[in-house]
Amino acid sequence: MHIRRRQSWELPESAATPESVYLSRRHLMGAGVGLLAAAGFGAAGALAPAEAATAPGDPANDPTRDLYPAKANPAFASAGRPVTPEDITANYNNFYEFGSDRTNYQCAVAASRMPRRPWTVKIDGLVEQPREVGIDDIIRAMPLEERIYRHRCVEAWSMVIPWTGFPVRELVAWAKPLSGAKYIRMETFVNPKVAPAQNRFIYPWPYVDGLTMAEATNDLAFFVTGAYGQPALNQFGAPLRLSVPWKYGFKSVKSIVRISFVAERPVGLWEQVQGREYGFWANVNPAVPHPRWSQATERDIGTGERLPTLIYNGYGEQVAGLYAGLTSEKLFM
Ligand SMILES: Nc1nc2c(c(=O)[nH]1)N[C@H]1C(S)=C(S)[C@@H](COP(=O)(O)O)O[C@H]1N2
Ligand SMILES: [Mo]
Repeated sequence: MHIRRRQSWELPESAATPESVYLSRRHLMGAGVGLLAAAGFGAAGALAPAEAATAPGDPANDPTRDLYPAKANPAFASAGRPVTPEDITANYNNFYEFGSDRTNYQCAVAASRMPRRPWTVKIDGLVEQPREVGIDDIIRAMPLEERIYRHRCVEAWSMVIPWTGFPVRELVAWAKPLSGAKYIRMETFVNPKVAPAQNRFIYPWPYVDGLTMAEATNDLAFFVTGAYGQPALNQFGAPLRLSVPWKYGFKSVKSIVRISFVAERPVGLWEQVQGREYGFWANVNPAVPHPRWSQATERDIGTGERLPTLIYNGYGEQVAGLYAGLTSEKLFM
C-alpha cells in the first residue's frame, strides 16, 4: 500500500478512529452530560450535573420536535455510500466558535451549552421588507424534508448525513429579494459568553459566507434544521445551518442569525483570514489541489476508507451548469 507522509495540517489517523469518538447523543445530552463531567472529560467545556438537567442546547427540548421525522425526499434517499453513524459525526465537528480541534468531543460538549431559543434571524439588505423573524416561525413556514447528502471538508475528510431542512430557494422566495440582489450572505451569531473561542481575536467573527443567487436557488442548496430524524444537535449548527454539498464544507455556515441579500460578493471568514487558500466559490475538484495538500482523495470518517474525490463532490449533474462561462473565476478554491 502507498504510504502517505503525514502533513502538518493532518491529525494522526488514530485521533479520528470510531473508538475515540464513540460518545453518543445520550452521552452528551441530558443527564449523560453529567456522567461526562464526572468521568473527568472536558473540565473546561462540560456542563455541571445540575446544569445538565436543563441543558439549554438539548434538542429534546426543541419547540419544533413535533415536525420530526420529516418525510424523506426520494431524490436524495441515498448518497451511494453508507450514512455515517451519528455518534461519529456528532463528535467530529468543525465549529471554530467552540474550539479548533475537530476530533475532540469537548467542542461538541461546549456547543451543547448554546441556548437554542430565543433565536431570531434577521433578513435584510435588498428585500421588499427587511425583518427579524423568530426561528420557529421560519421553520414552521417551510416544507421540511429529509435529504441524505455527502459532505466534503476542504481538509480531505468526508461523511454522509441525513439532514432535515428545506431548500434555500423556499426562503429566498419568502424573503422577496429585489432585483439588485446578486448574492445571499449568511452570518453566524457572535456571543463569546456562549462560544468562548470567539474571544480569540485571530478570527474576524462573525463567521460569514455566501452564495450567488443562482447557487442559492439551485435545488441542492439546503437549509438544515435537523439531522438523523431529529432537531439538529448544536454542534451541527442548530437551529439553522446551510448545506451546499458540491462545495467544500466551510461554505456551509452554521447557527445562522442573519441572512442578507446584497449586490456585492461577500468575503467569507476563511477568505478574510487566508485569501490565498480559500476563495468565494470553493467547489470541490479533485484535480485542483489546495496550496498545501492534494484534493484527489478523501477519508470517510465513518468507514475510515480513503475514496477518490469527485468533481462537485459527485453533484455535477445538478450544478455544473451554474458555472458555464465563468472561465476567469477561481471556481475550485
Ligand atoms: N459558524 C461556523 N460554521 C461552520 C464552521 C465553523 O467553524 N463555524 N466550520 C465549517 C466547516 S470547515 C465544516 S467542514 C463544516 C463542518 O460541519 P460538521 O461539524 O457538521 O461536520 O461546518 C462549516 N460551518
Ligand atoms: Mo471544513
